[in-house]
Amino acid sequence: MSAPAGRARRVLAAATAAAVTGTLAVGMAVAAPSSEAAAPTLGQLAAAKGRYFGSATDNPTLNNSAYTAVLGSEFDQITVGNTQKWMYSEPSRGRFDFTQADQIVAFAQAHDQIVRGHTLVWHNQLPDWVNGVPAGELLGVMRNHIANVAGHYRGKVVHWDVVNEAFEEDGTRRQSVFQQKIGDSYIAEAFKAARAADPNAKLYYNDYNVEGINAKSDAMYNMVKSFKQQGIPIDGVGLQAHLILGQVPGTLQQNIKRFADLGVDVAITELDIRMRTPRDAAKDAQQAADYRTVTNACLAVTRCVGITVWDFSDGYSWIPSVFPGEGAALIYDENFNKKPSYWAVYEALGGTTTTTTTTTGNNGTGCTATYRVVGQWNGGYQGEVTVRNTGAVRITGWTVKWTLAQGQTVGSLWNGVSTTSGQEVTVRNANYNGNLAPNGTTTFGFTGSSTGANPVPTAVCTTA
Ligand code: G2I
Repeated sequence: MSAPAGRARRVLAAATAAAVTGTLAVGMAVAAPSSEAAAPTLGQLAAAKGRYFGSATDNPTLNNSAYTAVLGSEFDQITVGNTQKWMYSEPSRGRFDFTQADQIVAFAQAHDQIVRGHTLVWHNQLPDWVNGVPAGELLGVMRNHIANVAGHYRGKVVHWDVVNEAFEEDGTRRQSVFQQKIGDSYIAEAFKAARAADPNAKLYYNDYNVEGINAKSDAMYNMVKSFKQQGIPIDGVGLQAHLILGQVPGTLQQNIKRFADLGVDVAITELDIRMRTPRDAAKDAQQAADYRTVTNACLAVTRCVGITVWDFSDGYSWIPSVFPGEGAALIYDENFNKKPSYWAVYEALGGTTTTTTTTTGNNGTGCTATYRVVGQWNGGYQGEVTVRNTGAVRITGWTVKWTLAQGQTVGSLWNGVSTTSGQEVTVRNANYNGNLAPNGTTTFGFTGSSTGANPVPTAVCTTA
């Protein structure tokens, strides 16, 4: 896989991730730790697994501070969503304009994020002048475009999507202007030109509907295989993964593996999972399961180097404008609240939203407290704690304590009676849920405020 930038940061991130992972078992009267590690970001969690987790972005959103606060902190990789395409980068023949794409690359560099370049050759978002180039000149025009664009970003992008979407669903070549005027060889020529322009960038072929094993991914497979045999410089394939709720291809992991076995890296490059809007709890749960499946499939294959969501917030997705009545495809909602799909990725990447502590009393009674963060949004969160009687006899009351180490507060709380002293929160049973048979459980919940980091605390349960 490609050498990641910012190695020191990643090692640090791994330590942070490890610090919040794991189930705790403590004896009675063990105090909760006085400070908790900050909750890791998706980028940090991915880095701890030797991967990246990124987002595409576009220039207009860089002016929205609520948006950039998330973009700049949560991800360790950025894809230039639009402005490296021909209509922006070479608006008229031979005149190159990197103003907008440079802004995105500068943002990424300022936030220690690696950049995927997107895309050097595509049939879409081409300025009109390209269609008028005589057939005999288009190969030279394409080479010149790649030399200038990849040359401009030489050393600044880790991957290039060199050629994008060159196949039809049946595996035949798409009849793009490049295909028609240059012929089958245009893809290999594009890769050779990209290698010459930036020898250190990993060069990707990128497409959609190639996540599972099918006619289109077979065509991609055969092309990669023949490129490897001929020595055409290709380093990876991008599976865009514009998916539909409940329809993650069952052959996703097997497909990733077969490309890895050809000797190329694989990246999930444009992940989103769309649903009929509006969202509801059942759809959110299915979407979370789907995001988890995709993340796990990537983690299962060493050469799957990272995952990029095609922007991160439902308010900034391409889906509603192209698929009317569909949307809500991403991991944050329109207001930058984390969705269940976020937490599914977080957990799949090794983050934990739960700790369980067990205490045993001298008289053989005991209980566990399982603390779970069930929702987080800017400035707040919802938690719940499940108390279980782990002793052999009925208990008539319980107390759960934890420490709020990062300035969080507990506000409204139900199914329990809370008192707070400084950072210490104590919750006793309500008058109706203290009595638990052996192995019986009860759950209380609460909402609270948090100013950023909201790590899962060690909640300690004692019996009355
Ligand atoms: O279509 C989804 C993606 C499929 N794979 C390749 C990606 O490059 C592609 O990205 C999308 C962008 O996210 C959209 O933002 O490509 C679209 C064009 O095919 C982009 O849409 C265009 C709109 O069509 C324009 O009206 C708009 O001015 O985005 C432009 C800039 O916002």
